[in-house]
Amino acid sequence: RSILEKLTYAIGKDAWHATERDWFGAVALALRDRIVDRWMATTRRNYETDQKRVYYLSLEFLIGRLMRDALANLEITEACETALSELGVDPAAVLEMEPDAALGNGGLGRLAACFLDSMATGGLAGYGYGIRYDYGLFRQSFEGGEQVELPDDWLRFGNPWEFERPEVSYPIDFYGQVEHTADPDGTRRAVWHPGQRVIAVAYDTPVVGWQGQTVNTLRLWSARPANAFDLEHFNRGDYMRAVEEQMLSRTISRVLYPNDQTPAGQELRLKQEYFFTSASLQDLLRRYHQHHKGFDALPERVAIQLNDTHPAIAVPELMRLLIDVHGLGFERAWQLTRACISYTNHTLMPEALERWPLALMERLLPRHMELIYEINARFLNEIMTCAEVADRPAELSLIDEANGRSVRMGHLAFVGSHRINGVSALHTELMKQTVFSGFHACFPDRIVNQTNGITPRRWLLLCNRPLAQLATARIGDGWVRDLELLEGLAPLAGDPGFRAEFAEAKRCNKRRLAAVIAERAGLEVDPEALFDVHIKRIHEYKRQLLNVLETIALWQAMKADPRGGWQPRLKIFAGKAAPGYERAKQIIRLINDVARVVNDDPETAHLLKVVFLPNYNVSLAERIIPAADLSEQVSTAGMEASGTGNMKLALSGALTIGTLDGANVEIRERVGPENIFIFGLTAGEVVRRRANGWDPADMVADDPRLKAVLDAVAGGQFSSGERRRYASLIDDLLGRDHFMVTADFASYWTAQRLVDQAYAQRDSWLEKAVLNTARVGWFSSDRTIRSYAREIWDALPDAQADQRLAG
Ligand code: D6G
Repeated sequence: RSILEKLTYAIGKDAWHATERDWFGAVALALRDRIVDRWMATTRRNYETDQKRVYYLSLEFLIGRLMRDALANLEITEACETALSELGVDPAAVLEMEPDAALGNGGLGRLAACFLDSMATGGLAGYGYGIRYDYGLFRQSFEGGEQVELPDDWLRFGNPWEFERPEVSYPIDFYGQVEHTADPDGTRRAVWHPGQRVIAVAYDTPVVGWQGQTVNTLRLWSARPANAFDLEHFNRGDYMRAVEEQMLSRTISRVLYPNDQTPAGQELRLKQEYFFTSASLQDLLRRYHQHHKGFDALPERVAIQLNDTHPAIAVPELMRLLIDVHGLGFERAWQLTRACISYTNHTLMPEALERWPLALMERLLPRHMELIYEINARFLNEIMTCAEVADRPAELSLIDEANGRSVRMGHLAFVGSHRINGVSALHTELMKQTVFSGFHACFPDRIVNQTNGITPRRWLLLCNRPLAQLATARIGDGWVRDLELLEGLAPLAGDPGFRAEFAEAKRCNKRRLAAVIAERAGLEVDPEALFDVHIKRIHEYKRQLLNVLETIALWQAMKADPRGGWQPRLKIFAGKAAPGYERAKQIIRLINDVARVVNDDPETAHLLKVVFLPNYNVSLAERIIPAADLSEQVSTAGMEASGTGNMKLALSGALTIGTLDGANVEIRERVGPENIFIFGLTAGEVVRRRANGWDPADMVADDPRLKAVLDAVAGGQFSSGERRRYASLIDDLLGRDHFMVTADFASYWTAQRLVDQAYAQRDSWLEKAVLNTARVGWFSSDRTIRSYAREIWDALPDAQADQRLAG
């Protein structure tokens, strides 16, 4: 009834005229009504109990679709499906109408989305703060195998989940000058006279925790002009000038930067960072002051987590707000800032560590630059007493004096935080040894590890229904809230009846994916083949190149010996390349080129197929992951901070082929070395090899298999005879090969053949698959969030949630 009511009175259609999109809108609004009461109850509770609030500042929230989430968390999925069916509407088609909210690039943004889910589920007063981009991550399609980028107009049909809050708005200033004055009593004051002002307006999306007890808020900021338009110019007939300022202001929240790992280096990006950080800090101070006078309780009531350095400007901005706006002294403001803020580092790659040219900072944020100088002066003074670094303060300085002077945002975030965390055990160790070694020597207690996690709701309950139902039938549904209970499936790995059911669940998922592949790529695939899955951003360090080179080698070997007893395989790739990242785009093209040739070969058609599914996003991941047999996690050791796709795939019973990198190391510890395929150089070996100098050309010369592969690519076998297409790629492999593709090729090949052998032994493969599912429960983001709450935020869930947990 409520769906019909929404259809009629909110959408303005009747059941005869309604399209599937109208039905989607009606269901979403009916659902939203069921969320709102709980949402307001949570907000009231937060004010009543005054429990510590956790603010997760992130430039990215890759939340994907929300309808299935909301249905499942409120436990009304079946009721809703039945209702729709009775109305003659296909529930699956309705779900497909929801656009993916792609407000993120990859792992970092998806982690933020999983954390929102786990904070709400765990009863934390957790808020996400970010930007409401008009356009999310670009849509990817292929033309002649090459990536083409199209704008992602995700708001075109409106967004039923969000509530605009025009009354919640804050001024955000840029440019201008700072004037220094003194009060009659001698107190010095800094007054910033900005050159531009825009307005940040809030949009709130409720975040429903499991079973709906806590509904938190994701607050995203949209940029508006301070003045609607310039009437004077308009009256003079200069219509362009009349709206110029408005257009420029709105640009700030127009589009998500499609960069992965490399800073955009553009003024607009820095503006975006400051825009959402400042609005969020102003908003959380406003909320704090609704309970409190003064600032003494701030660290007990407020925790601010910086998701990477994108919001690192929070350090001087909080200082500015406390000193210039609220009149605190520098020392006091500094204590408070450090006590509230903590920072998550996501990468060690020097080119990905943000640094902003000093000239740009000084021009755009003059007051912040003054504060950064002051923070730096005091900090450098402080470390004079630290023997380990006293003779090399320049290394730790917030200002990089080389390369035209810039502000090191990682250093700024470190200095302004009481805790700094890495995202896997290995990554955290490497952080201590590399980027932050000097800091770690001086402040040995500051760096802690928080291994990433994934939400069990989306990544098992929702996306893999067959397996979720099987698990629940055997061990009950407690795993949804406590994923480590899956351990209860481990004893069943030896039970042939259970293994058969597990195999049937996988088969069902594979058939579903085969249908998607047929529809989107026009390729018929055999669901019985081994589904070998490589899905993530395209990057040299993630080494899709290694995989496609092995694919070619396998194809050549199959052709040379068609009766060699080969294990039929389907190689599945998906992922986007940053539009400006030429080499990554070349790798996409190569995979598509190889797919075209291999898939056309009648000799091997029954043995090997290759598919690159376009426009990888959260929804496509939800289709691919449950169907995977093999999970490719093959980054150059030391370069992938954690990975979370590795966790999702293992949870769905895929075995990992991977290097000892990121969270692969911990996955191996949990699933056992006999249930994972590890190959390649270790992080230490990679460093030593680079230091000692090595010649990739020698590696290739000594490996006839790899040589034949590179010869085929260089000779134009996959590029219709065009030799130039991959010449630079091959030259790079033979010359520098920074990512150690040639160095790891032989051991990767060997590991892949072990995979073939293992897969052929069905029972033992299934046993391994079951054990993967059973043993990766620790990688739940519920565990990660509990650990952040304990070790970094000092935040407890609300009392009710405590009781629920005890119950
Ligand atoms: C969210 C939830 C809503 C609440 C509003 C303001 O939209 O119930 O009224 O936030 O909450 P505060 O920002 O004042 O905490």
